[in-house]
Amino acid sequence: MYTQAMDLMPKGDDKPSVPLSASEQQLLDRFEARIDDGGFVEPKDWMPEHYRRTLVRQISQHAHSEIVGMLPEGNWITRAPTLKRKAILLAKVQDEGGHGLYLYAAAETLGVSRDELIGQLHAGKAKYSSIFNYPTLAWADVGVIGWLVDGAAIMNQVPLCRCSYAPYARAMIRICREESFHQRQGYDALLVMMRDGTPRQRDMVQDAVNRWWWPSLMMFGPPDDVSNHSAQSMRWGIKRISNDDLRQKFVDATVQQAKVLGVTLPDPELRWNEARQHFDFGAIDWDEFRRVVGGDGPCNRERLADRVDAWDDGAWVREAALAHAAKTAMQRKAA
Ligand code: FAQ
Repeated sequence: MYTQAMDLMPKGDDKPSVPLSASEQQLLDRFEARIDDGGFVEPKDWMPEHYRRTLVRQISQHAHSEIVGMLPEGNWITRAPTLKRKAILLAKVQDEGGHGLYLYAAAETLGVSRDELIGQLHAGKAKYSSIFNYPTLAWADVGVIGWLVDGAAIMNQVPLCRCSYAPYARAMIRICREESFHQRQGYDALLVMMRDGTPRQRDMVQDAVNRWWWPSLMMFGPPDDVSNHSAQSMRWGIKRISNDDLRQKFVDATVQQAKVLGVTLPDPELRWNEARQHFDFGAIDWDEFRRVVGGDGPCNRERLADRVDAWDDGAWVREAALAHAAKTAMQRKAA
C-alpha cells in the first residue's frame, strides 16, 4: 500500500513498436528540430507519446512532492515561536499548496486529470520526493528545511523554467520566485538562532543540519550513471542540467552559506578541490535513498495517511463548490 516504488509507466511500451508512417516521421522530425532549436512545446502541439508520458510522470511527482511537502512544516504552525514566524510559516505552507495546484494544472494539459493523479498518490503508486519522509523534530528543522530543502529545490527548479514543455516552464517561473522567499526565510530564522540564540538553540540548529544534510543531497536523484530517465529527458530539453551537476552546484553554494551561519556540514570528506574548482564530498548512502523511495523511510506511512485524511476531510468543500457551480449555471440559464 505504501510503496512509492511502482513505476506508473509500463516499461517497454513507451517507444513505437511499429515503424512510423511517413507523416508521423515528418511530425517527429519537426518536433525534434523544434527542441534542437531551443523552442517550446505547447499542449496542442504534436508530441511523441514518450515525451508526454515522461512529462506526466515528472510533473505529477513534482506536484505530489509539493503537497506532501506541506506536512513536515505544517506540523510546526501551531508551535512557531513568535507571531512573525507563524505568519511566515503559514504563508510558506500555503505557497507549497499553490505550487501543487499549478503543477497539477500543468499536468492536466497533457490529458490526465488531477483526480487520477491524486488517486495514484493515495494508492501508494506514485512517487514524491524522498526528503518529505523525514521527521521535523524541533523548530530548527523548519529553518533548515527552508535553507537546505528549498535551497536544493531552487537549484533543481531554476533550470526547469527553461523546460521545453511551456506550461511546466511557465509554472516554474512563479514557483521559483516563491521558493526563493522560502529559502531566505529559513536562512534568516537560522541566522537569528545562531547569532542571537542561546547555546541550546545553536545546538538545536546544528542537530537539524546534521539530520537534513544527506537527505537534501539525495533530493537531486540517483547518480547520473544510474539515472534511468536523464539521458532522454536532457535530449528533449525537459531536464537542462544533470542530477550530479546540480548536486555539485548545491554543495558548492551551500558550503559558503554554512560558514556564514556558523554551522558544520556533517561530512568529514568535504573539502575544496583546487583542480576541479569544486568541493569534494563524501559518499551518499544510496541504500537509504532506495529504502525511503521504496516506502520504508521514517515517515512514509504517516505522510500518506495524513494526505488521505486531508482529502477525505475536504470532501465537503469539493462537493459544496460543485453544487454552487451547478446552481450558478442553472440560474444563468434561467435568466
Ligand atoms: N525522491 O532517472 P531519474 C520541493 C526517482 S519539490 C523520490 O534521475 P528523473 C519544494 C525518479 O522519480 C521537490 N524519487 O529520474 C518544497 C525515478 O523514478 P520512476 C521535488 C526520486 O525524473 C520544498 C527514479 O528515481 N522536486 O522540494 C528522487 O530524470 C520545501 C530514477 O531517477 C521535483 O520533483 C527523489 N529525491 O530525475 C516543498 C523537481 N530522485 O519515475 C515543500 C522536478 C529520483 O522511474 C517544502 N523533478 N527519484 O519510478 C526532477 O527534476 C526530476 O524528476 C528528479 C529525478 C531530478 C527529481
